[in-house]
Order: sequence, then structure tokens, then C-alpha cells
Amino acid sequence: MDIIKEISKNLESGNTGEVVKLTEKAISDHIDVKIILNEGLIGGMSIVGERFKNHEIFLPDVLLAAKAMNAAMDILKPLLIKGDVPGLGKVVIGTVQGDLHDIGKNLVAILLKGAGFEVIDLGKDVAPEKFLDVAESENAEVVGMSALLTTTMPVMKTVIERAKARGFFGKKKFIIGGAPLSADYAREIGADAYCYDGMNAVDTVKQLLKVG
Ligand code: B1M
Repeated sequence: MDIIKEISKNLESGNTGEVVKLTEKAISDHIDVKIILNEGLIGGMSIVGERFKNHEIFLPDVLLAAKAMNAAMDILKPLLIKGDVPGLGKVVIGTVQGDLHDIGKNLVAILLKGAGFEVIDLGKDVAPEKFLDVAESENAEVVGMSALLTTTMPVMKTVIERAKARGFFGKKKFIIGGAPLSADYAREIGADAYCYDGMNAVDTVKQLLKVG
């Protein structure tokens, strides 16, 4: 689909205005929102990641692409959260301390809301105790942590260790996600599950809470 390729290309060059226009056009052309998201936006962002890794582009270019991605996600959000009838359970979610990558986490939060969960989004750079304090005060069943950097992954282990020390590990479910993570790492740190993308996070939380 040409328009999807156009979205991806314009995201790669950080052209927010065009990405927004093309996303709106794709919606009015009745293109499946998941195709716009996965092939257009996430597809474009993967190419940005590769090019950044290969030193073909630089950090300001990545920032521009992130800005375009966020603007397009704002447009898709109401379509992904149809109905807004949370009631399946409560999830506290955030990107761990030291990590400013929040695009994936935002997407997971939107999809969980869309599936009927109440989501408390703590944002990015979230301290370990904050996850636990809010999960406790809000009586959330699930704590979701996102990390995109190999250097910030270990914060997840700290959260789980502190949950054990505070006596509520086992009473709440801990899920983790983000590009450098894996099911092996989840097992290693004692998390209940690793989720490879947003839809997998929805399915996993449903399974863990035995709902839906
Ligand atoms: Co940076 N960055 N970045 N970056 N960045 C990566 C992660 C990197 C892989 C790029 C690369 O080198 N190829 C690399 C990490 C290398 C490593 O750790 N081994 C990197 C680096 C090095 C850095 C800096 C250190 C660069 C620097 O300053 N020199 C710096 C660190 C800043 C910090 O966090 N302290 C930095 C900064 C940035 C920006 C601010 C410019 C920007 C982030 C903007 C923002 O998020 N608001 C940025 C971006 C955009 C990226 C890449 C290009 C794209 C990330 C993204 O948004 N992907 C990224 C390269 C890549 O990942 N290929 C890169 C799209 C998003 C939808 O996917 O986040 O994977 P993702 O989320 C997915 C799944 O992972 C999963 O579901 C989501 C939806 O499918 N998921 C979960 C994620 N969280 C989940 C939680 C769950 C469940 C599933 O449950 C709770």
C-alpha cells in the first residue's frame, strides 16, 4: 500500500506534518489501524533504529522521528480505545528509571486501555519505589515495566527485589517489555512474563488475571 510506505518514509525523515496528514488520510481511506500502526509507524521507526545504529543518522534525527510517531499515535489513540469501558483489572505501567524511551510503553498503555483495563501511566524515568508505592496505593493487580536500554534493564530486577522485601511479590503480577528484553531475562529476574509487543501484553495480562 503506497500510503503506508509514505507514512514510513516521512517518519524516517521526521516530517511530522506529512506523517499526521498521511495518517489522517489512511484512516479516512479505511485502512486497518493495525496496518497503519505496525507497518507504517513501527516499521518506519525500526528503520530509524537501524540507521541510527549504523551511524547513518544522528540523535536529533531520531528525536524528530519520535515526535512524528507521537503525533500520529495521538490520532490513532481514540480508534484503539473504542468504548473506554475499563473493568478487567488495574495495571500500573512505566518506563524504568534512567530510560526516556516511552513510545512503546505509551502504545502498550493505549492497547491495554482499549482492551478494557484501567491503566495508571507513571510516565518515563520511573523510580523503583514509585512503581511499588502506586501499585500498593491503587491496589493494582499488575505492574508493567518497559526498558529500551541494556543499561536500564537491571532496574526491573531492583523493582522485583523490593517488591519481595515489601511482601507483595506473588500477590501482584509483574510484566516486562522492550526491545532488549526476553523471556529468559524475565525468568532470570523473577518477572511473571515478558511481552514482545502491545497485543501480546494484552493477551498476557488477560491470561495472568484469568479475565477476558
Ligand atoms: Co534511543 N536507543 N537512545 N532514543 N532509540 C535505542 C533503544 C537503540 C536500540 C538505538 C540503536 O542503537 N539502534 C539504542 C539502545 C542500545 C542499547 O541499549 N543496547 C538507543 C540509544 C543508545 C539511545 C541513547 C543512549 C542515545 C544517546 O544519547 N547517545 C539515548 C538514551 C536516552 C535515555 O533513555 N536515557 C536515546 C534517546 C532516544 C530518543 C530520546 C532520541 C528517542 C526516544 C523518544 C521517546 O521514546 N519519546 C529514541 C528512539 C526513538 C530510539 C529507537 C530508534 C526507537 C524506539 C521506539 O520508539 N521504537 C530505538 C531503536 C529500536 O528500538 N530499534 C532506540 C518503537 C516502539 C513502538 O517499539 O519501544 O520496542 P518499542 O516497544 C514495543 C515492544 O518493545 C513492546 O511493545 C511495543 C509495541 O510493539 N514493549 C512492551 C515495549 N515496552 C513494553 C512494556 C510491556 C510490554 C511490551 O509491558 C509493560
